[in-house]
Amino acid sequence: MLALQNEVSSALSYAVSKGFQIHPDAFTMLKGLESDVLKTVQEIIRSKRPSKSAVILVDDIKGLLSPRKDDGPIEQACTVLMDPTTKVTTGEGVEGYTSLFRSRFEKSMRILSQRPDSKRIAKVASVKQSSRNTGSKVESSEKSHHKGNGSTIVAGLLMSRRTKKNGIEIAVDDFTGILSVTAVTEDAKKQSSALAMDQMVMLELEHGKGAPGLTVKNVMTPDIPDHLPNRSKSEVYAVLISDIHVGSKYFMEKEFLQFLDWLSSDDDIVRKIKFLCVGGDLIDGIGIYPNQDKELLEMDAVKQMSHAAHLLAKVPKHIKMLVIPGNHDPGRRALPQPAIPGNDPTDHLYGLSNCTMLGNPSLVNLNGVKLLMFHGQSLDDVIATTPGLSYSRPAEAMKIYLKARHLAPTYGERTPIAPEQEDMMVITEVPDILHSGHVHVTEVQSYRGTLVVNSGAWQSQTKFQQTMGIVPSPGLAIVVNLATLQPFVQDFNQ
Ligand code: D5M
Ligand code: FE
Ligand code: ZN
Repeated sequence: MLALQNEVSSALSYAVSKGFQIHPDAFTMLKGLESDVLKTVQEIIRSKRPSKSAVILVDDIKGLLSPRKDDGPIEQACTVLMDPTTKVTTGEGVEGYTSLFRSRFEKSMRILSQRPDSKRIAKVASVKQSSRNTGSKVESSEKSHHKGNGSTIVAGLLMSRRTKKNGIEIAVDDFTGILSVTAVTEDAKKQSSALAMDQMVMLELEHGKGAPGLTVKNVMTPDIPDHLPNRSKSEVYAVLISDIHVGSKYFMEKEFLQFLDWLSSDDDIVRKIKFLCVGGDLIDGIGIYPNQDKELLEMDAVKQMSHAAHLLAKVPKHIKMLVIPGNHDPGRRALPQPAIPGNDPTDHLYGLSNCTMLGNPSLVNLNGVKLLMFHGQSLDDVIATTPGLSYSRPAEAMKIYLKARHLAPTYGERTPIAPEQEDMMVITEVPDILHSGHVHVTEVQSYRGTLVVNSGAWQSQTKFQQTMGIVPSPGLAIVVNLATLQPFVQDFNQ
């Protein structure tokens, strides 16, 4: 839960009454805080008194919220903020994709509406209408859409992108119409190429600069704001892993057992591990890829899953496990995926008292830290279609999710997406940690305050990955201190 509007305004009135101003960036940060906003502002003003700077800055808030000393009892609070499991409809393709895309558009518009420049967004229908009315002179009749510089802003889903003689032609759909415009400058071409197809985009347009019709002046994505992430009050650790692939010839059972042993060890930090997040692909499954059977040790997915459950049963009971499915696990393949099926106490995974089975993607709150878990299938599409990305830098690719505010933007590529009424893949809430797997390469990055983690795998390089030139970095666990969001890597390769 973000700060409520009236909490923010009473904090603002308080600051003004004390002769203080709040810098716009600091104001945005305050709106994103989970803690008591008024109290935060009061504390800042109290601490600023001696100096006479009358503006509250981002750094004042950051200073106040830096990690506290761990003196209270260790908490272990986990709530599920979003889980598609009970929301997915089992039918496929009945409604078509119109309602899914409409939901995507509306949710994305709500995200965009938090930006000041969103007030200038014009409807495609009216932009087209005014172009028709005035021929080439769109500026003269559409004053309301323009600032002094004569630009227009539209927002919509990216429906097509074509390389033309005079630049890159892109088309956006905002459900009032589809508008084709051209990116002519090097900057605009680069920005347009970096977009994922079907993602939400905001375009600043101008008229007649190097191509007929409207040209692209600036490309803006919904993106996440530069923010201060939420942190746990006590020093508690979460371990992020994924892609165990039990049942595969290449499953690194020895290393995984060492990891499980480590979780039970008496190390100072290990004792503070309260959460284990498993980002999908628990088993290798069967029939997932052509000729997969040649690479399996165990040919029965039920037996693979029971083997995985026996392993995860070794996780100490004081560690809470959160498990989402990947593309190799049983259940629906199309996104969003409900939790791995088997809600039966005799089923070993569901029988584990410390294990919560969630859908893919899911958003959870761990001691105040918002963690978005998504297996990451769509990384294959993102990496294939975005210039400059590669399998060796999966966290770099995951930033596209945050910029697009969507976990599987492109429809009709390798990632199966179900035509749900609601687009549950839109990143409505800004996560403090984004956790994916799937590409089997470990990487940790920070993006605008969010910790971006790809947690690698417990499977060594498969024949397919060898032919594809994918070099996995298996046998590593990512450990995150939830009080500071500092990550470190624990290596189980001997
Ligand atoms: O996927 C692991 C990574 O390897 C992921 O980036 C997809 C890619 N991969 C692996 N095998 C195949 C086949 N046979 N076809 C296409 N892509 C593949 P994971 O889902 O963990 O197997
Ligand atoms: Fe995998
Ligand atoms: Zn996978």
